[in-house]
Amino acid sequence: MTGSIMRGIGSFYTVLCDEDGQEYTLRAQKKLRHQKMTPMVGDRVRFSPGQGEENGWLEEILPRKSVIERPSVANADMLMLVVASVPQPDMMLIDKLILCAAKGGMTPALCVNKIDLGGDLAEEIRAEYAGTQLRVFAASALTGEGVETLREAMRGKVTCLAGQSAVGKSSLLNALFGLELETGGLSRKTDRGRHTTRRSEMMAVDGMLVLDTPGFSLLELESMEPQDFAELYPEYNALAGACRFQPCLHDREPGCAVHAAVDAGGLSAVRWMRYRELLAEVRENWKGRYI
Ligand SMILES: Nc1nc2c(ncn2[C@@H]2O[C@H](COP(=O)(O)OP(=O)(O)OP(=O)(O)O)[C@@H](O)[C@H]2O)c(=O)[nH]1
Ligand SMILES: [Mg+2]
Ligand SMILES: [Zn+2]
Repeated sequence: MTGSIMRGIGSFYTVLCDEDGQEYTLRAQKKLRHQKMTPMVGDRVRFSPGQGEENGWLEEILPRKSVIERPSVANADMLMLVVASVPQPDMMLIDKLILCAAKGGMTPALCVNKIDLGGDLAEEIRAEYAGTQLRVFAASALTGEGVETLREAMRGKVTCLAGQSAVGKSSLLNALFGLELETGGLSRKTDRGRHTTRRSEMMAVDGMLVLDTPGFSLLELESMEPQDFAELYPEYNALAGACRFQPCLHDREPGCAVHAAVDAGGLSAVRWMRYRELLAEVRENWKGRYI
């Protein structure tokens, strides 16, 4: 039978079966471990259900349409990055996640949550990412504002919510689909730290699939060639042909069209600053890649 991995705990995986719509608890066959194939939430799999009390076996992981390591998720169409309107989000983390989404075959999108707390972060972010096709939503899980628009954007797709802890990923999913996922609150008696969602989980809701993931704040870019990195910025690609040097990394090269556009105010200066900081990291890692 075939199905999708909805969640995993230790070496057990819960799979939603395509044929009968039931959930099965499975263990991964040894051969998968030998192939170094670690099942991921969102994976499409072939499996055999267990007899009676026995658990079934996960036999094969079908080819992945998309994949991202952090959060660890396969086959999402859209990676919805959630930030809160206050406090100021870590936009470097957002840029890294956008890069990982693009590399992994997911369409990045961004949602500013908690707009009931004020600020106009969504407008700021739209301006920063002009020319990138990043869709920017604004919502409040608390008041329900913007939730309908967000739900429409998710329809027919597999959407994974990702971002820092406490920005309201689980709260948004609750507001969007009437779920009862655990959310962080000050009223909790035991303090288990800032992280409420502990594991990635996929849910079938309203005819679509959505994934909730644990928050995190540190992310390292995978090693890549500096030129490949530069080409992950669509708004820079659009200008690259006009740079004096070919190819150009849009750092400090003379006659760089990206630099000129930033100076003229046509491209965001803060995004370019983050780009150059990341480029320095990518160059450093690339130099050290044989060590
Ligand atoms: N004012 C306001 N508070 C919100 C909103 N959405 C969520 N919150 C609050 O923000 C806190 C964190 O919400 P969660 O949904 O648990 O955040 P999360 O992103 O899932 O966090 P992790 O699971 O730790 O990654 C909770 O106290 C929510 O009640 C919102 O739109 N407005
Ligand atoms: Mg959560
Ligand atoms: Zn350039």
